Order: sequence, then C-alpha cells, then structure tokens
Amino acid sequence: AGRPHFQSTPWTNGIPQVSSHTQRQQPPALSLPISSARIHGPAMRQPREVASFSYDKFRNLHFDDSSLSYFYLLQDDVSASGGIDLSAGYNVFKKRDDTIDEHLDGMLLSLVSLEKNTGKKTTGDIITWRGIVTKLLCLPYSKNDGFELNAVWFDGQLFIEEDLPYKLATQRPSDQRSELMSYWGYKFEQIATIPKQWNECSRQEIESRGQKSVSNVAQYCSVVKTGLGDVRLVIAGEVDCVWDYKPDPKDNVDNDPKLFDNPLDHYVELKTNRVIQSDRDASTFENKLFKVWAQSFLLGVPKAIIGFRTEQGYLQTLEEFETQKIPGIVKKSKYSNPYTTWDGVDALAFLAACLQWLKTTIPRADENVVWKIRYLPRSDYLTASKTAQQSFLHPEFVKWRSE
Ligand code: 0WD
Ligand code: CA
Repeated sequence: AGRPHFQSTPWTNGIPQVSSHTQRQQPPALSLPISSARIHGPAMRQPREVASFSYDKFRNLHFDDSSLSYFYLLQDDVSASGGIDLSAGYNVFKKRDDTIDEHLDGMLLSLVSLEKNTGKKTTGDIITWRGIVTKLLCLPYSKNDGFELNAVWFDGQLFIEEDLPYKLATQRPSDQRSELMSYWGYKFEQIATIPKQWNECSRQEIESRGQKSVSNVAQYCSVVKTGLGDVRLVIAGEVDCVWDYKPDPKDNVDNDPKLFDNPLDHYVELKTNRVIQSDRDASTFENKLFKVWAQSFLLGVPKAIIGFRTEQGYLQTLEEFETQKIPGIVKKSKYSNPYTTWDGVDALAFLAACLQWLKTTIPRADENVVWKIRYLPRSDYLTASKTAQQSFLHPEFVKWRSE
C-alpha cells in the first residue's frame, strides 16, 4: 500500500505539438522531440566549483583533493625510443568493478560534508553526474546509443542517475581489443601525471611513475554549480589532472572577482586517439573532439591534452586543445560534412530544452517517486514515465536533508 504505481499521464509538456491530422505517428505521452522545439539563446552559466572529493585506491571516499594528479609529460620523453608502449602492464591492470552501482553516492556524501562544514545548503534544480549531462548534450548527434535514467524529486531538487542494470544489459559485449584500448587511456593517464606538484616530487617518484601497475579505482572529482536558461545545475565529474596547481581556497578569500584564481581554470582532460593518417581518421577524431568539448565545457575544464598513439598502442605525440576553440576548429575543418557534423550552439539549445523539459515535466509534487527517462536507439523522442522503484538517494544524504 502507498507504493507508487505506473500511470500513463494524458497531459503534455508545453512543447508545441503537431496537429493530429498531420501527425503520422503519435508520440508517447510526456515526450521531448529530439529534433525540434529548441530554445535558442540561453548561455551556459560560468561553472563554479563548490566542492571536490577523492576515491582512493581502495575506492574509499575522502572529502579532499588527495587523488588529484598533476600533469607531467614532455614531448621529448614521448618521442624517445619510437614511442611509449601503452600496453605495458596490461596483465596487471587493477580495474574497478563497474557492475557495482554507486548511484550518486560520492557526490551526495560530499555535499553532506560540505554542508556540515559551511552550514550552508547547496541547491540546484537538477543534481547529477556530468557524464549524464554530456549524454544529453550530445544526443542530437549520437542517436545510435540508447539509455535509461532514473530521476527523483527530493527536497525541492531533481536528482538524476543512469540506470546501471539497463546499461549493463544493453552494452556491447566488450572484446579483447576494446578492453586493451581502454587500458591505453588509463596507462596514458598514469604516465602523463604525477601525484604532487613536480617540485614536491622526488626524482625517483617522477621517473618511476610508469612502473607501477595501472588502476582506475582512484579518482578525483569536482562538484560545480552551473546553469543553462533557468535551470540551475549541480554536477560532479572526474577531473584527470591539473596543469600546474590547484589554488588553495584560503588564497581566494578576497571577493574581488579580478583577483579570483578559479580552480576550474587549472583542470585538464586527458584522452588518447589514434594518429591521424587519413581523411577518415581525421573525421573520426573530430567526432570524438565533439564529446571532449561537451564533457569539458560542462565542468568548465579549459584544456584537453590528446595523446596520439599508433594502431599498436605506442604513444607518439601530444597535442593540446583549448576547449572553447574546439567548436570553431571543427566548423572550419575540410572534413566537416554539413549534413552530419555537430554544432555546439545547436547542441546547447537542445540541452536547454531538455533540462527545462525535465524540470517541468516530472511532477515536483511527487517527491520520492522514481521516474524513468528513456531514449531508445535511433528514436526521435526522449520519454518520461513513472515507476514503482525505490529512491536511489543515499540514506545519509536523505537523513541530513530531512533534518
Ligand atoms: O554508469 C555509471 N556507473 C556511471 C558512473 C555513470 C556516470 C558516472 N559514474 C561515476 C564514475 O565512476 C565516477 O565516479 O561518476 C564519476 C565520474 O563521473 P563523470 O565525470 O560524470 O563521468 P564521465 O564524464 O562519463 O567520464 C569521465 C571519466 C572517464 O574518462 P574518459 O576520458 O573516458 O571520459 O570518468 C571515468 C572514465 O575514466 N569513468 C568511469 N570509470 C570507471 N567506471 C566510469 C565507470 N563506470 N564512468 C566514467
Ligand atoms: Ca580522460
């Protein structure tokens, strides 16, 4: 008794509907068309870091920057001896078990810690992982991949997570080659970073950084407040490293915005890609750059460093990309096909419509009711429906916010 049950709801969502006699296919109730009704204009608010947290090598959470890494890799080291072998140590890779569902736990517990320390509540309309917002931002250009999200209103805010069982059940079985390629990415992160600023590292620590086994268990995440249109967002995402240093909040007590040393300005995203040898490689790379842009832009990460590697996984060169220049680079590219290439402004217009739709469509009054947001591969709609699922919010967060 009292458990929410599935209910199809007849009302629409303010998105202009095609009149019924011209409509060939009836869209499901509570749906957002991917290809129309975009709100053009709203700019993304400048993201501001409100907290950061770390998972250590045992996946324990710490509300500090202990897992933050520092960029350290010279082109000369990369070029020496025909390139660095990114497959080294693959047999001893310590891979995180990604069938364990962590929901939004890390970010929610970091908010509890922050709020206990400051006595101030961090609020937004939508609270979620950055990776989920990246998916929505890229959706108009990546319609082949389906996903399911769970969304729940609690304490006046909409929390959204990815449905892990759906993801595990639908992901392509990964073959040996793609496992190895994803290892190359983590190996690159290992050899391109050191655990402290270089002047605080011993020569030994710097020189032996590529000799330890690679693990993807430890992570450093930043929690930012941002917004688009009238939707305020709190998003958390993994940051690979800083370029130079992370400003100490104590050095930022002055409220003069001109003197503010923004931590986000120091962050770097790392990626690997195949060396570009053909027009086809170039256009594949540009599609990947779109996702790099989307991912970095959302968190306010200004720089991406791409390690180009051979077909066999030997790192050859490094290249830096300024996040804000990526849309322009691709627009000007001779590989761009005007019918298929992406457009950052258009993607943001879709995201604005999407976030607005989520905020207004899922009934605010239904606190603790879990809604399912679905996108079926190659379909034209994002849909929302009520479920009977239990809320996925961490009990400690729920208790803290209920006090
Ligand atoms: O479905 C899941 N289990 C999800 C887990 C979905 C979204 C996020 N997460 C978790 C991650 O494990 C991590 O703790 O959220 C945190 C970071 O989230 P994010 O920054 O929102 O994730 P995203 O932007 O999708 O990916 C950033 C990086 C990836 O690097 P690349 O360069 O490939 O974009 O986070 C890592 C990955 O290195 N990452 C993960 N690592 C292990 N397991 C996972 C995962 N499931 N998802 C992302
Ligand atoms: Ca990365």
